[in-house]
Amino acid sequence: KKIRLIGVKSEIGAGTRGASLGMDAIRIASLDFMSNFFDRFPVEEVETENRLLFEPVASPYAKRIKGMVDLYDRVSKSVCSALQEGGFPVVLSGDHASAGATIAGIRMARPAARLGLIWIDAHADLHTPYTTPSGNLHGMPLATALGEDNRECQVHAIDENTARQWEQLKNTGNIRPKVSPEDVVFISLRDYEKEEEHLIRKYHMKVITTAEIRKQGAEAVAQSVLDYLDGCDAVYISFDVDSLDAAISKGTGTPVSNGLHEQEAGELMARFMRHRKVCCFEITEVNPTLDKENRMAEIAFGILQRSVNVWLTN
Ligand code: DIR
Ligand code: MN
Ligand code: MN
Ligand code: MN
Repeated sequence: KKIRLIGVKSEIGAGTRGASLGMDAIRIASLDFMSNFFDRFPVEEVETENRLLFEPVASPYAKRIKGMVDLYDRVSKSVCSALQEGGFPVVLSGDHASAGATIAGIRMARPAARLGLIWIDAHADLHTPYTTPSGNLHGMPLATALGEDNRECQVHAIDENTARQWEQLKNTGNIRPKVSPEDVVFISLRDYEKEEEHLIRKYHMKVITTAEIRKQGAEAVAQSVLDYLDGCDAVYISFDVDSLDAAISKGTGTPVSNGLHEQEAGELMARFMRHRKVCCFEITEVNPTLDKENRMAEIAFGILQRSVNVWLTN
C-alpha cells in the first residue's frame, strides 16, 4: 500500500481569506526542515473553484455552494480512486468544507463499510444552511456526511437553489448518510453553537475534551477512541489545525483557546496511524497569511510527517 497525497487548495468554504495557500506553506516548512517529504510523495492536485471568490455571493447561508457541489464531485472521485488503487489517501486541504467530500470518496470506494470518524477540531462543523451563524461551508462538512438538516433548530429560510445544492452535497456518491452519529468522535471540541449542541445531545455523540487528554494522557485517550469505534470497518481522521491551542495556532482562520499542545496532537496521531482500520487522514485550515513566521505550517508539517512515518512502519 502506498501513500497518496491529494491537494485541495480550496478556500471558498472559509470566512477568512488565505487557507488556499496552506498546502504551499506546509511545503515551504518541509524545505525549511530540509525534508524530502514532498519529493517522496508527489501531490495530486484537485482543481478548485477559488475564482468564485471574485464573484458576488449568491447564497448567503451557504456561501459559494455552487462551487462546493463541483468540488465535492472532484474530491470524492479522487479519494475514491486512490483507495480503489490500494492507496492510503492523505488529503491536504485549504478550508475544512471539502472534508465532506473526502468522506463521500471513502464510502464510494467501500460502499458496504461502516465508517468511523475522528474529528480533531475546536469546532463541531455540524451546521447546515438552515442553522449557520456565518454562511461559511467549512462549518458544515460533518452535517453533509451525516445527511443532517437540523430543521428542528431552523433559523433561516433557504431559497430553492441553495436547498437543491445542499441536497446534492449530502447525496454525493448516491450514498446517504455516509456515517452515523454514534460513529463520530470529537477531540478537543470547545467552540460550537446551540444548534450544533442540540445534535450532539440528541444523538449522544462522543466528545473528548482537552482536559481529559491532559488528565489521562494522549496514548490512553487514543486507545479509548479506537475501542469506542471498534464496530467500524474503516476509520477516517480529520485534523483541523484549530484543534491546537490558540497560543500556537495564530496561522488559522478561527483560533480558539484551551486547545491541544503540539506534543499531544502528535501522540494522538501516532497512536491512531498505527491502527489498521485507519484508511485516510486529512489536515486542514492552515492559513499562512495570518502567520508571518509560518509556525502553523511547520507544526502541521511535523504532524503530517510523523503520521505518515508511523503508517509506513506499520
Ligand atoms: C462557526 C465557526 N461554527 C460557523 N466554524 C468554524 O461559522 O459555522 N469551523 N470555524 O471551522
Ligand atoms: Mn473544522
Ligand atoms: Mn475548526
Ligand atoms: Mn474551520
